[in-house]
Amino acid sequence: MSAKALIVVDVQNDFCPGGALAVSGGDEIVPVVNRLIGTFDHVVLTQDWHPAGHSSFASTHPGKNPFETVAMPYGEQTLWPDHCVQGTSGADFHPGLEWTKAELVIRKGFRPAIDSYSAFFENDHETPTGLGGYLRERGISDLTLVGLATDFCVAYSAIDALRLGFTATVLLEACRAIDLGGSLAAMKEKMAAEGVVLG
Ligand code: VGL
Ligand code: ZN
Repeated sequence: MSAKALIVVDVQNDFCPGGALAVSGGDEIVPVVNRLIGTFDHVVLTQDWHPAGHSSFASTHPGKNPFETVAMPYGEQTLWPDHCVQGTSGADFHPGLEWTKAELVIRKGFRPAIDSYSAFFENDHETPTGLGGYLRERGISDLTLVGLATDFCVAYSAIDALRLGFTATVLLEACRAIDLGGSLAAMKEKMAAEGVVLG
């Protein structure tokens, strides 16, 4: 049996216009995502969920500004404005998102010393979130990914999904990008090269 799931990545207030790390047009995807939610038997949401003072926040690194990078033990890390702090309204799902049908909400980025773009592994590419095991145990093998941001959490999630043996389709009309220094084109190319279906 090969069941399908829709993975809705980080459709949270801080990634929408007015939010701390607003993605241009981030809110425009909400009706598109809602329609998709209606067509899938299984829906999983991810939620970026950082403690205050998280190591991915520029404010945690004296002298650093958002969108600069810093060397972490696990590699280069882009620094972000404080965003999606646990329990704040910025970390809430967009109020228009029809999330009631979701069977699982997977939170990521809660370890202070490590960021997590992917819904499957944190940025060391080793620490699992548990999502891969959850989906496998439930007999779900085919994934469709949508959400924010195309070139970060959606792309890293889709690539890790393939590496774990799932199929992965990213529906670009239901995604919006941060596009930092050409990251959208680069990550679209990387996804295609890895075998992610871009729809
Ligand atoms: C994301 C940057 C930092 C994302 C999360 O959801 O794409 N990007 N945290
Ligand atoms: Zn984050």
